[in-house]
Amino acid sequence: MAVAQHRTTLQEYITSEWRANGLNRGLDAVIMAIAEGSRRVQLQVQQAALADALGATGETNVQGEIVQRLDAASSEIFVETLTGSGHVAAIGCEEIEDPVIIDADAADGYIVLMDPLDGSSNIDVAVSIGSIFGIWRKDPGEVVTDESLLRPGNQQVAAAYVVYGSSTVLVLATEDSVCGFTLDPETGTFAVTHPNIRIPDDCPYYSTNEGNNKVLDEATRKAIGLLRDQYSQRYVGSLVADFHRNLLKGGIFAYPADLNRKEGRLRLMYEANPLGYVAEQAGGAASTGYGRIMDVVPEKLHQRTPLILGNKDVVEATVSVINGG
Ligand code: P6P
Repeated sequence: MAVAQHRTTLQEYITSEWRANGLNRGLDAVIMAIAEGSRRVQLQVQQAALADALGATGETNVQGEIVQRLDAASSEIFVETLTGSGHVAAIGCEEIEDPVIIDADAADGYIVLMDPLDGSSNIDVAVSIGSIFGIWRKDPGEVVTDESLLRPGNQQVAAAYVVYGSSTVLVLATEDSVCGFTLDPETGTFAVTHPNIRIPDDCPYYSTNEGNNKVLDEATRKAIGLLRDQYSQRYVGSLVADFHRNLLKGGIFAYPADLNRKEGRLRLMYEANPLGYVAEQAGGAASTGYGRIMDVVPEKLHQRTPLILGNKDVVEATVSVINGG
Protein backbone atom coordinates (compact mmCIF):
# COMPACT_ATOMS: atom_id res chain seq x y z
CA MET A 1 0.00 0.00 0.00
CA ALA A 2 1.38 3.43 -0.93
CA VAL A 3 2.71 5.33 2.06
CA ALA A 4 1.20 8.78 2.31
CA GLN A 5 3.91 11.34 1.55
CA HIS A 6 4.64 13.54 4.59
CA ARG A 7 4.31 17.17 3.61
CA THR A 8 6.08 19.83 5.61
CA THR A 9 3.52 21.62 7.73
CA LEU A 10 3.36 25.40 8.10
CA GLN A 11 4.68 25.13 11.66
CA GLU A 12 7.58 22.92 10.55
CA TYR A 13 8.35 25.29 7.66
CA ILE A 14 8.46 28.33 9.93
CA THR A 15 10.54 26.53 12.55
CA SER A 16 13.12 25.33 10.04
CA GLU A 17 13.20 27.99 7.31
CA TRP A 18 12.81 31.05 9.46
CA ARG A 19 15.32 30.06 12.11
CA ALA A 20 17.83 29.74 9.25
CA ASN A 21 16.98 33.25 8.07
CA GLY A 22 17.00 34.87 11.50
CA LEU A 23 13.31 35.75 11.16
CA ASN A 24 10.83 35.00 13.91
CA ARG A 25 10.93 37.16 17.06
CA GLY A 26 7.23 36.41 17.46
CA LEU A 27 6.38 36.58 13.77
CA ASP A 28 5.76 32.83 13.81
CA ALA A 29 3.02 33.29 16.41
CA VAL A 30 1.38 35.94 14.22
CA ILE A 31 1.44 33.69 11.15
CA MET A 32 0.08 30.72 13.10
CA ALA A 33 -2.72 33.00 14.37
CA ILE A 34 -3.58 33.88 10.76
CA ALA A 35 -3.55 30.19 9.86
CA GLU A 36 -5.82 29.24 12.76
CA GLY A 37 -8.17 32.11 11.98
CA SER A 38 -8.39 31.10 8.32
CA ARG A 39 -9.10 27.48 9.32
CA ARG A 40 -12.08 28.75 11.32
CA VAL A 41 -13.20 31.18 8.61
CA GLN A 42 -13.05 28.42 6.01
CA LEU A 43 -15.39 26.31 8.13
CA GLN A 44 -17.83 29.20 8.42
CA VAL A 45 -17.66 29.89 4.68
CA GLN A 46 -18.25 26.22 3.85
CA GLN A 47 -21.20 25.93 6.24
CA ALA A 48 -22.66 29.40 5.73
CA ALA A 49 -25.61 28.43 3.56
CA LEU A 50 -26.50 25.56 5.90
CA ALA A 51 -26.18 27.78 8.97
CA ASP A 52 -28.26 30.51 7.36
CA ALA A 53 -25.29 32.86 7.78
CA LEU A 54 -25.39 34.16 4.26
CA GLY A 55 -26.66 37.54 3.39
CA ALA A 56 -26.26 40.96 4.84
CA THR A 57 -26.43 41.99 8.46
CA GLY A 58 -28.22 45.14 7.46
CA GLU A 59 -25.34 47.19 8.89
CA THR A 60 -22.85 49.10 6.76
CA ASN A 61 -19.09 49.23 7.38
CA VAL A 62 -16.74 52.20 7.02
CA GLN A 63 -16.78 51.59 3.30
CA GLY A 64 -20.52 52.12 3.22
CA GLU A 65 -20.90 48.57 1.94
CA ILE A 66 -23.56 46.24 3.26
CA VAL A 67 -21.67 44.05 5.71
CA GLN A 68 -22.08 40.42 4.85
CA ARG A 69 -22.55 38.30 7.99
CA LEU A 70 -19.37 36.39 7.17
CA ASP A 71 -17.40 39.64 6.91
CA ALA A 72 -18.34 40.48 10.48
CA ALA A 73 -17.71 36.93 11.73
CA SER A 74 -14.32 36.75 9.98
CA SER A 75 -13.22 40.07 11.44
CA GLU A 76 -14.05 38.84 14.96
CA ILE A 77 -12.24 35.54 14.41
CA PHE A 78 -8.99 37.12 13.25
CA VAL A 79 -9.02 39.81 15.94
CA GLU A 80 -9.38 36.99 18.47
CA THR A 81 -6.61 34.76 17.10
CA LEU A 82 -4.21 37.65 16.45
CA THR A 83 -4.79 38.99 19.97
CA GLY A 84 -4.14 35.50 21.32
CA SER A 85 -0.76 35.35 19.56
CA GLY A 86 0.71 37.65 22.21
CA HIS A 87 2.76 39.49 19.57
CA VAL A 88 0.27 41.86 17.95
CA ALA A 89 0.42 45.47 19.11
CA ALA A 90 -2.40 46.77 16.90
CA ILE A 91 -4.76 45.78 14.10
CA GLY A 92 -6.24 47.84 11.27
CA CYS A 93 -9.23 46.18 9.67
CA GLU A 94 -11.49 46.95 6.73
CA GLU A 95 -14.52 46.15 8.88
CA ILE A 96 -13.48 48.31 11.85
CA GLU A 97 -13.44 52.10 11.51
CA ASP A 98 -10.65 52.81 14.01
CA PRO A 99 -7.40 50.98 14.78
CA VAL A 100 -7.64 48.26 17.42
CA ILE A 101 -4.79 48.87 19.86
CA ILE A 102 -4.13 45.55 21.61
CA ASP A 103 -0.78 45.91 23.39
CA ALA A 104 0.68 49.27 22.54
CA ASP A 105 4.17 48.54 23.90
CA ALA A 106 4.38 44.80 23.24
CA ALA A 107 7.97 43.65 22.99
CA ASP A 108 8.56 42.28 19.47
CA GLY A 109 5.10 43.55 18.60
CA TYR A 110 3.62 43.58 15.10
CA ILE A 111 1.08 45.82 13.42
CA VAL A 112 -1.34 43.84 11.24
CA LEU A 113 -3.53 45.45 8.57
CA MET A 114 -6.19 43.10 7.25
CA ASP A 115 -9.15 42.61 5.00
CA PRO A 116 -10.66 39.65 6.85
CA LEU A 117 -12.93 38.55 4.03
CA ASP A 118 -12.44 40.17 0.63
CA GLY A 119 -14.86 39.62 -2.21
CA SER A 120 -17.97 39.54 -0.02
CA SER A 121 -20.28 40.10 -2.96
CA ASN A 122 -19.30 36.60 -4.11
CA ILE A 123 -20.14 34.86 -0.84
CA ASP A 124 -23.82 34.19 -1.59
CA VAL A 125 -23.01 32.62 -4.96
CA ALA A 126 -20.25 30.30 -3.71
CA VAL A 127 -17.45 32.00 -5.67
CA SER A 128 -13.90 32.09 -4.24
CA ILE A 129 -13.17 34.77 -1.64
CA GLY A 130 -10.12 35.58 0.46
CA SER A 131 -8.41 37.16 3.49
CA ILE A 132 -5.49 39.57 3.13
CA PHE A 133 -2.83 40.58 5.73
CA GLY A 134 -0.01 43.12 5.73
CA ILE A 135 2.46 42.84 8.63
CA TRP A 136 4.70 45.61 9.93
CA ARG A 137 7.03 45.44 12.97
CA LYS A 138 6.72 48.20 15.58
CA ASP A 139 9.95 49.90 16.56
CA PRO A 140 11.62 48.74 19.80
CA GLY A 141 10.30 50.91 22.60
CA GLU A 142 7.58 52.40 20.39
CA VAL A 143 4.22 52.90 22.11
CA VAL A 144 1.79 52.24 19.28
CA THR A 145 -0.87 54.84 18.51
CA ASP A 146 -3.38 55.18 15.66
CA GLU A 147 -0.72 56.99 13.63
CA SER A 148 1.57 53.94 13.95
CA LEU A 149 -0.64 52.09 11.46
CA LEU A 150 0.05 54.58 8.66
CA ARG A 151 3.38 53.11 7.60
CA PRO A 152 4.14 52.79 3.87
CA GLY A 153 4.00 49.31 2.36
CA ASN A 154 7.77 49.33 1.81
CA GLN A 155 8.17 48.85 5.59
CA GLN A 156 6.24 45.55 5.69
CA VAL A 157 8.20 42.58 7.07
CA ALA A 158 5.75 39.98 5.75
CA ALA A 159 2.40 39.62 4.02
CA ALA A 160 -0.07 36.80 3.55
CA TYR A 161 -3.36 36.02 1.91
CA VAL A 162 -5.74 33.08 2.03
CA VAL A 163 -7.92 32.05 -0.89
CA TYR A 164 -11.05 30.05 0.01
CA GLY A 165 -11.67 28.28 -3.28
CA SER A 166 -11.72 24.69 -4.51
CA SER A 167 -9.06 24.35 -1.85
CA THR A 168 -7.96 26.72 0.91
CA VAL A 169 -4.48 28.04 0.21
CA LEU A 170 -2.44 30.33 2.45
CA VAL A 171 0.33 32.20 0.62
CA LEU A 172 3.04 33.64 2.88
CA ALA A 173 5.65 36.17 1.72
CA THR A 174 8.75 37.31 3.55
CA GLU A 175 11.85 38.92 2.03
CA ASP A 176 12.72 37.10 -1.23
CA SER A 177 10.48 34.16 -0.30
CA VAL A 178 6.89 33.30 -1.28
CA CYS A 179 5.46 29.92 -0.26
CA GLY A 180 1.97 28.42 -0.54
CA PHE A 181 0.36 26.07 1.99
CA THR A 182 -2.84 24.10 1.44
CA LEU A 183 -5.27 23.31 4.25
CA ASP A 184 -5.93 19.62 4.84
CA PRO A 185 -9.62 19.78 5.87
CA GLU A 186 -9.32 16.44 7.67
CA THR A 187 -6.49 17.48 9.98
CA GLY A 188 -7.01 21.26 10.01
CA THR A 189 -3.32 21.84 9.30
CA PHE A 190 -1.63 23.66 6.41
CA ALA A 191 1.11 21.85 4.47
CA VAL A 192 3.61 23.13 1.90
CA THR A 193 2.19 22.69 -1.62
CA HIS A 194 3.64 25.68 -3.53
CA PRO A 195 7.30 26.20 -2.52
CA ASN A 196 9.34 29.09 -3.95
CA ILE A 197 6.53 30.82 -5.89
CA ARG A 198 7.76 33.11 -8.69
CA ILE A 199 5.43 34.91 -11.09
CA PRO A 200 6.02 33.24 -14.51
CA ASP A 201 7.67 35.37 -17.18
CA ASP A 202 4.88 34.31 -19.54
CA CYS A 203 1.70 36.39 -19.15
CA PRO A 204 -1.39 34.62 -20.54
CA TYR A 205 -4.07 36.52 -18.61
CA TYR A 206 -5.33 39.99 -17.81
CA SER A 207 -7.91 40.67 -15.10
CA THR A 208 -9.97 43.88 -15.20
CA ASN A 209 -13.59 44.92 -15.05
CA GLU A 210 -14.26 45.64 -18.72
CA GLY A 211 -17.53 47.26 -17.69
CA ASN A 212 -15.50 50.24 -16.52
CA ASN A 213 -14.01 50.85 -19.97
CA LYS A 214 -16.48 53.64 -20.71
CA VAL A 215 -15.31 55.67 -17.68
CA LEU A 216 -11.55 55.37 -18.27
CA ASP A 217 -9.53 58.31 -19.49
CA GLU A 218 -8.14 57.96 -23.01
CA ALA A 219 -4.63 56.80 -22.08
CA THR A 220 -5.93 54.21 -19.60
CA ARG A 221 -8.47 52.96 -22.12
CA LYS A 222 -5.60 52.52 -24.61
CA ALA A 223 -3.57 50.60 -21.99
CA ILE A 224 -6.47 48.22 -21.26
CA GLY A 225 -7.05 47.84 -24.99
CA LEU A 226 -3.46 46.65 -25.44
CA LEU A 227 -3.99 44.05 -22.71
CA ARG A 228 -7.21 42.92 -24.41
CA ASP A 229 -5.37 42.54 -27.72
CA GLN A 230 -2.60 40.38 -26.24
CA TYR A 231 -4.02 38.28 -23.41
CA SER A 232 -7.04 36.21 -22.40
CA GLN A 233 -9.39 37.81 -19.90
CA ARG A 234 -9.95 36.09 -16.57
CA TYR A 235 -11.94 38.14 -14.04
CA VAL A 236 -13.61 36.64 -10.96
CA GLY A 237 -14.44 39.96 -9.33
CA SER A 238 -12.69 38.69 -6.19
CA LEU A 239 -9.25 40.28 -5.81
CA VAL A 240 -7.58 37.40 -3.99
CA ALA A 241 -8.84 34.80 -6.50
CA ASP A 242 -7.77 36.92 -9.48
CA PHE A 243 -4.37 37.67 -7.97
CA HIS A 244 -3.73 34.07 -6.91
CA ARG A 245 -4.31 32.79 -10.45
CA ASN A 246 -2.04 35.46 -11.91
CA LEU A 247 0.66 34.77 -9.29
CA LEU A 248 0.78 31.05 -10.13
CA LYS A 249 0.11 31.12 -13.88
CA GLY A 250 1.25 34.60 -14.89
CA GLY A 251 -0.93 37.61 -15.53
CA ILE A 252 -1.80 41.17 -14.66
CA PHE A 253 -4.65 42.56 -12.53
CA ALA A 254 -5.72 46.11 -13.29
CA TYR A 255 -8.19 48.25 -11.38
CA PRO A 256 -7.02 51.68 -12.54
CA ALA A 257 -8.37 55.06 -11.55
CA ASP A 258 -11.44 56.02 -13.57
CA LEU A 259 -13.59 59.13 -14.03
CA ASN A 260 -15.93 58.00 -11.24
CA ARG A 261 -13.19 56.76 -8.93
CA LYS A 262 -10.18 59.06 -9.25
CA GLU A 263 -8.73 57.60 -6.01
CA GLY A 264 -9.32 54.05 -7.24
CA ARG A 265 -11.60 51.37 -5.77
CA LEU A 266 -9.33 49.04 -3.80
CA ARG A 267 -7.84 49.79 -0.39
CA LEU A 268 -4.17 50.74 -0.02
CA MET A 269 -3.32 49.49 3.47
CA TYR A 270 -4.90 46.04 3.58
CA GLU A 271 -5.31 45.05 -0.05
CA ALA A 272 -2.80 46.77 -2.36
CA ASN A 273 0.15 46.91 0.05
CA PRO A 274 0.05 43.24 1.15
CA LEU A 275 -0.56 41.87 -2.34
CA GLY A 276 2.02 44.29 -3.72
CA TYR A 277 4.53 42.90 -1.21
CA VAL A 278 3.71 39.32 -2.25
CA ALA A 279 3.99 40.24 -5.94
CA GLU A 280 7.38 41.95 -5.52
CA GLN A 281 8.86 39.10 -3.46
CA ALA A 282 7.72 36.76 -6.28
CA GLY A 283 9.47 38.90 -8.92
CA GLY A 284 6.43 40.94 -9.93
CA ALA A 285 5.36 44.54 -9.52
CA ALA A 286 2.55 46.65 -8.04
CA SER A 287 1.77 50.17 -9.19
CA THR A 288 -0.88 52.83 -8.63
CA GLY A 289 -0.51 53.56 -12.33
CA TYR A 290 1.68 56.54 -11.41
CA GLY A 291 4.17 55.06 -8.92
CA ARG A 292 5.10 52.02 -6.84
CA ILE A 293 2.25 51.03 -4.53
CA MET A 294 4.53 50.36 -1.57
CA ASP A 295 6.07 53.84 -1.74
CA VAL A 296 2.71 55.58 -1.16
CA VAL A 297 2.80 57.41 2.17
CA PRO A 298 -0.61 56.64 3.69
CA GLU A 299 -2.77 59.42 5.11
CA LYS A 300 -5.89 57.48 6.15
CA LEU A 301 -6.41 53.90 7.33
CA HIS A 302 -9.11 53.17 4.75
CA GLN A 303 -7.84 55.17 1.82
CA ARG A 304 -8.31 53.73 -1.65
CA THR A 305 -5.85 53.38 -4.52
CA PRO A 306 -5.73 52.38 -8.16
CA LEU A 307 -3.93 49.03 -8.53
CA ILE A 308 -1.94 47.51 -11.42
CA LEU A 309 -0.49 44.24 -10.12
CA GLY A 310 1.32 41.15 -11.41
CA ASN A 311 3.92 40.31 -14.06
CA LYS A 312 6.59 43.00 -13.80
CA ASP A 313 7.19 43.62 -17.51
CA VAL A 314 3.47 43.86 -18.27
CA VAL A 315 2.79 46.13 -15.27
CA GLU A 316 5.58 48.46 -16.38
CA ALA A 317 4.36 48.49 -20.00
CA THR A 318 0.78 49.18 -18.87
CA VAL A 319 1.86 52.01 -16.54
CA SER A 320 3.90 53.54 -19.36
CA VAL A 321 0.86 53.69 -21.65
CA ILE A 322 -1.36 55.06 -18.85
CA ASN A 323 1.17 57.89 -18.60
CA GLY A 324 1.12 58.62 -22.32
CA GLY A 325 4.06 56.37 -23.32
P1 P6P B 1 -15.92 45.39 -9.31
C1 P6P B 1 -14.72 42.78 -4.08
O1 P6P B 1 -15.82 43.50 -3.59
C2 P6P B 1 -13.60 43.76 -4.40
O2 P6P B 1 -13.33 44.58 -3.32
C3 P6P B 1 -12.37 43.00 -4.85
O3 P6P B 1 -12.26 41.74 -4.26
C4 P6P B 1 -12.56 42.90 -6.35
O4 P6P B 1 -11.34 42.83 -7.05
C5 P6P B 1 -13.31 44.19 -6.67
O5 P6P B 1 -14.01 44.57 -5.49
C6 P6P B 1 -14.30 43.99 -7.80
O6 P6P B 1 -14.84 45.26 -8.11
O7 P6P B 1 -16.11 46.89 -9.44
O8 P6P B 1 -15.27 44.78 -10.54
O9 P6P B 1 -17.14 44.65 -8.85
